Amino acid sequence: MPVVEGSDLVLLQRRRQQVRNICILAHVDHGKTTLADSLVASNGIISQRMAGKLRYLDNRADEQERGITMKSSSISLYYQEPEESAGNPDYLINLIDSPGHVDFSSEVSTAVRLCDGAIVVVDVVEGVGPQTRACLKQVYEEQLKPVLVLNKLDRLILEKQMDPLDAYFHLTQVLEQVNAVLGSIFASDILAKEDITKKDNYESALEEVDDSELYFTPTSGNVIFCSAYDGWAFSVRDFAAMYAKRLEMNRKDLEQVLWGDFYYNSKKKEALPGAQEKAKKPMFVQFVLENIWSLYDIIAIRKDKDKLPGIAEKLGLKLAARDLRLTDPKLQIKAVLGQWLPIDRSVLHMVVEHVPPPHKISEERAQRLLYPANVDLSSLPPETLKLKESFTSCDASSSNVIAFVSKMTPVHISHLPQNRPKRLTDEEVQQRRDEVRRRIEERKLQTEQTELEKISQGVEQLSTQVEVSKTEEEPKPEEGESNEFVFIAFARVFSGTLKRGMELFNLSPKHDPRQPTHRKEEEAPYASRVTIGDLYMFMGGELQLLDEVPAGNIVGIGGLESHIVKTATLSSSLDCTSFSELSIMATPILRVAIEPVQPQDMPKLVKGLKLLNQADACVQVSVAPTGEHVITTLGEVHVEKCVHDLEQSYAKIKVNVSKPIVSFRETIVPAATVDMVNEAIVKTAEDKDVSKKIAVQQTLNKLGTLKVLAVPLPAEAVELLEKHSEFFKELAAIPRNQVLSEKWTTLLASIKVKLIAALQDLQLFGLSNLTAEELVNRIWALGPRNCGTNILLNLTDYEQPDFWSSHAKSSDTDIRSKTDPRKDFNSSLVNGFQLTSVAGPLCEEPMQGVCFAVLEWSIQSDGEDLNARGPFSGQVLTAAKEVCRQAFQNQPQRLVTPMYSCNIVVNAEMLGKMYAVIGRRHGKILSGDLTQGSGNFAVTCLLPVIESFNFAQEMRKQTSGLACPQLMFSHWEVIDIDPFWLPTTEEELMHFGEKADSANRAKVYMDSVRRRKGLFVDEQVVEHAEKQRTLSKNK
Ligand SMILES: Nc1nc2c(ncn2[C@@H]2O[C@H](COP(=O)(O)OP(=O)(O)OP(=O)(O)O)[C@@H](O)[C@H]2O)c(=O)[nH]1
Ligand SMILES: [Mg+2]
Repeated sequence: MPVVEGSDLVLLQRRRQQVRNICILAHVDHGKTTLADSLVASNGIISQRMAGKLRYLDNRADEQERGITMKSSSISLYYQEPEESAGNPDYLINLIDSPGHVDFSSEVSTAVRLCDGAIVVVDVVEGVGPQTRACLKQVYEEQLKPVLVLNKLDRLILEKQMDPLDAYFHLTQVLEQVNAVLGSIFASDILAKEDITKKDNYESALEEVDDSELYFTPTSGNVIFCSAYDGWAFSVRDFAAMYAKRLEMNRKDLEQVLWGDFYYNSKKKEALPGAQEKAKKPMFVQFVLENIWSLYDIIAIRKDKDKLPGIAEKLGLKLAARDLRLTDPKLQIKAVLGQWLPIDRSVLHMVVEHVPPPHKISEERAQRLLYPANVDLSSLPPETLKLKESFTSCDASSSNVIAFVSKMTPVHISHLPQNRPKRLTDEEVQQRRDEVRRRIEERKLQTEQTELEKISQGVEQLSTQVEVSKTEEEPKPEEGESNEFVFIAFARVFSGTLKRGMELFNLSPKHDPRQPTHRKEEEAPYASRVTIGDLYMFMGGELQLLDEVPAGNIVGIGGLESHIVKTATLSSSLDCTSFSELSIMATPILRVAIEPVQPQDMPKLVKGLKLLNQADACVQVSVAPTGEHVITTLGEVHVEKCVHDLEQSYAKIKVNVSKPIVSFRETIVPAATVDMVNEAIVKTAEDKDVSKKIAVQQTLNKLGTLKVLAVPLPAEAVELLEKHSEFFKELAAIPRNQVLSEKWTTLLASIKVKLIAALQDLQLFGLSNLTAEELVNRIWALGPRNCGTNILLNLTDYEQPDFWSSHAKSSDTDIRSKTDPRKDFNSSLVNGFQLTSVAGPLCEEPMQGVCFAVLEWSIQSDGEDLNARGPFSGQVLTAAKEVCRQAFQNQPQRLVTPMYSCNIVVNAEMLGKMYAVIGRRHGKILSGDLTQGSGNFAVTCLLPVIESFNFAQEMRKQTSGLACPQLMFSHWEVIDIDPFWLPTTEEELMHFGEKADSANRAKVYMDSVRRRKGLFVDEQVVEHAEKQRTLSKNK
């Protein structure tokens, strides 16, 4: 196929009906980039033969070396429907390939936001992976239209040596797996949307909704069977078209029976159901799979080269003489099957048919993108609501220009089209030739002259000249370095036409058109004017310059690097809202400190980190209180990529990377009933006396008294608060007098109901006889930062501001408690609690799941005026902080560690070695099932994050590279060991020895954090003092 001219694509950009924006998503290594290669080859950008080997869109050197994709990259492709389809229209396909490795999952979010549809690729041998699930969830949440590609069918033939019937059953299973995931995502979404305060309608909710469009079925044309590496793919439709005539059936009818439990009765010439029951071959096996299997058998297994021309003739293919000379069976397969069942035709046809064009964006999606979830639509000004029209119609002529930037991509300046050498015309070539000839002549003359001069001037002078010229040139590379990369905004135009030189507003997330000042240009505090620089079309690693880009297209925008860090909303009008934030699938958890090897390189590092922060969608760059530069990443591979980028591109200096810094949390647990050797602890009356656990604290001037008991929260409550922590965070940021949207009010109400249920078994030791509902009403605050999993509970006679309705229009509790002198110090007390919960006593890490019940709070003002802004408020804060800390320490304290869930696919021989590695690192195996049909075990285990360093490397080493773990943050887990535990009972002493020889894991972790933070560590510097003394005496 000839190379498609860029100008043709530019023309197509204007016809929104003929534009499709899609991304390719899958679990790691399921073949996304290989599939993209085949599609790229269809445009003649790379050769068909190299497709699959080249991985064109993996254009970073380390992507090629490691064989995994690390960033999403986009390419615009041309596709023309085959002649038989009506009008044979042509299309512009903006395709984004995304990474599958969990460490780069935020790149997936940036891709998904800009697209209308997604190709979900599944490796048929490995089946659904954890990332497949995550992708499907994201596709569902962002309301993209997914299509499915079942890839690597060749592995079933050559590697697994299945026969067609087995393969058919295997394929149905994989398809069921994918659909089951979709079904569960759908069900949980419907149930979450339901108002759970109205009970007993779970069933009805699911019954009422229509889910017929949701699933993948080959008969509806949204599933493709493919071998991306061998360059072929087909849909049921393709085979129906091939066989309709021969089987004397209508093509449409044949499409419906070619997949599923149907068999062909050749006498009656009709398709009948019940193939399995009657032990007949399903039609899919008979007419589809057997054909492909026999081709593989002849070409790749029996290597019967002579039959090749015969086959080609039968299939109506024209094989070139070069193809017939091929010796590699894989290439022969590609030549024959690639021509018979071209991959680009099937895949792109499916895309064109199933993915909606940009102007068919659903109302719901437009609303979701345009208006934040927490805003009540009726409270928005009419101008803002009107924007939705130009948004959904995707109107290029609209005066409202709206674009969303999902990431900033670094591009080396030499790759910019302006800096690339242009192709020369014949005349110019001739001119250059003449010029070169002339220069050669000149040089000849010159050399003759200079030789004469050299002799006269002497060699000495010459050498000084050389030195001078050297020193003059030296600073240049330094200057060049800073501008070596430019950042191109990766964006999509949603409305209007984006033009070079246009001025638009860059709206920050805080921009709110409901505030009149935000809509006035002179006053708008959260909007700035930016000028659109050069516009580009992405062509893999290359860029093509554009003058303007109409709505509905993906575009690269230059000139914004100093205005945008990661994402942004660009709009011509201040009535526009800032787009909802990208939903990120994974939480950055792994932190490392970075320092330059040469201290004088620090400024370079700082500059490099700034660039890195802009270039990488999911890295967080910060400066720790200790002054260290810390980057927070998604995992080890991500750290390696960041360090590589820093060293090679952004800072160009050698850096030292610290050991990873892991966050912990601190909590309390109910008193233990057994000791460390599993013997029951006999409780004395004194142990049971709860009054010992209550902490009492007076303010410095003895006027205020606080009594607090800390109790552990039930696990369900912690889980609930953790799940909604983002919600509470956003809630806390909303000004108090603002009315919440209906969606948020319902959500808040449903959280309250769930929390009441979860707090039923909160153990308060008889100190309060309030019901769970009353307790929930008495919640004072959540901490830390108003969104954590710790609760400050008010059991005193003071009436705290209502936590649940603080955003209601009027807060009457405030009025009622106006006369209470304690009201003035409410915030001091709450802040004291916040300070304790953000840094616990074990190692100054945030607390988790602790309920601080305030039993008494009294202030004796003695007629004295205690000014709310005076020193007494500070004293209340300190007292509250201290009393909460003491109450925490009065209970058994525990460390909580983040856990990774780890998925490993490994074959039976390596299973033992893999278990050993996991065991050594205190991992817990959750499941280890044999994957059907593949002979591999899919093992899922939990691993403490702190034990995971070099885990992937060790695993690869131990299993000769056969097991490659995927680590993903799973949850927080309490380490059930007291960090202060020492053997006390006789049995314990016997078992563990006097010094508890086996290291206390919790203490080791705690001490490592304390040491890092420069806190006091209780450890003996000299362990065996006697021995040392004797040694020195002997001297
Ligand atoms: N046998 C076979 N191998 C394939 C096929 N498609 C891809 N592969 C191989 O699978 C491996 C991974 O392919 P990629 O295309 O890099 O996978 P990916 O999904 O892009 O991987 P990430 O981007 O790292 O998530 C490569 O070694 C490919 O050669 C196929 O159809 N058959
Ligand atoms: Mg890839």
